[in-house]
Amino acid sequence: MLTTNEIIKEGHPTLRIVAKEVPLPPTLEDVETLNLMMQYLQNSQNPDIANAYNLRPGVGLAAPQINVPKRMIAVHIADETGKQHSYALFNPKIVSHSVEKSYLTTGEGCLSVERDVPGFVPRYARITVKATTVQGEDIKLRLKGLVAIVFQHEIDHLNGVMFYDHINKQDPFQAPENAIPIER
Ligand code: K2U
Ligand code: NI
Repeated sequence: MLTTNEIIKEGHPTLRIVAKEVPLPPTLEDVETLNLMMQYLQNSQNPDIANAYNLRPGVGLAAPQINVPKRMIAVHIADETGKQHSYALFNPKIVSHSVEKSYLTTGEGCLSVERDVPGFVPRYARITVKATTVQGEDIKLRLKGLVAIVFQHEIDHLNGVMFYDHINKQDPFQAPENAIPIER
């Protein structure tokens, strides 16, 4: 199983490169890696397991964060309506997005960042994502709210982008104009 120790921290060069597309059908190794990423998220959200292995809770994880520069992400989160979103995906791509923006009112954190970086992170309010699931099916997801924010945070990791790259340096808590505030 993956633990928080296997997650690389800011300053590691792999967090700042563009990850490579995963050739499909995926190798057994790529499937195993993606399943381990999903297992980390599920374990990290189980208090008993998280405490036993000192796991930092996460709702998303991108392969570059475990030093695998490949375009793979896992997202495991219950959204504001209580709907469980659980996706282990190869080659996710935002194929369209709203003009309207949103932002998490608590600001964002990152499993690869061991410090608070205060400020609002402007995101697209709605996105359409195409990807291939770990089971090999091509899917198209229309996402909004918190889960859309998590997907954008993870896909940023595939492009070497950290959440704080988006924060307004002059006024970190300047709410993006006409943006929808998302409570966590
Ligand atoms: O990619 C990561 O570092 C995982 C982040 C994902 C994240 C997405 C959107 C906004 C903030 C963070 C971790 O999940 S950070 C911990 C966390 C846990 C629950 C809710 C939000 C953040
Ligand atoms: Ni992150």
